[in-house]
Amino acid sequence: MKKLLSLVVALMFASSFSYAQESKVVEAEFKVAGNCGMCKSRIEKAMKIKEVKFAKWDKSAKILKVNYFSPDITVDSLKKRIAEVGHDTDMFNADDAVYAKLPKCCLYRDNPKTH
Ligand SMILES: [Cu+2]
Repeated sequence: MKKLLSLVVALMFASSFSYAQESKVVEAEFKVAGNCGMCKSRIEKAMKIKEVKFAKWDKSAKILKVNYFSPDITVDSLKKRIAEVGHDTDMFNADDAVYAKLPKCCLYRDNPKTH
């Protein structure tokens, strides 16, 4: 009987562990530099991956709201993706060469309106 009980306990442990590993939607908010509607579509387009359920960038607040599946993907990797398309985040900055290729209206680093 004792053996059976410990088996049941072990099974409960195993199932709760596998449940914890299941992906769940996590909400995050972080700063992403940008200027205009083109920036918005570029930023949001970079978030069009299956691990991201929802992404919306606020042009005036410069805040990106994302709902993503964890642990399938991390916030850091999302920030990296955004930096790769030319937008600075609070963790990764866009490469100068990538940034330089953005349309003029999107050059948030040089636009005094954004500071
Ligand atoms: Cu822009």
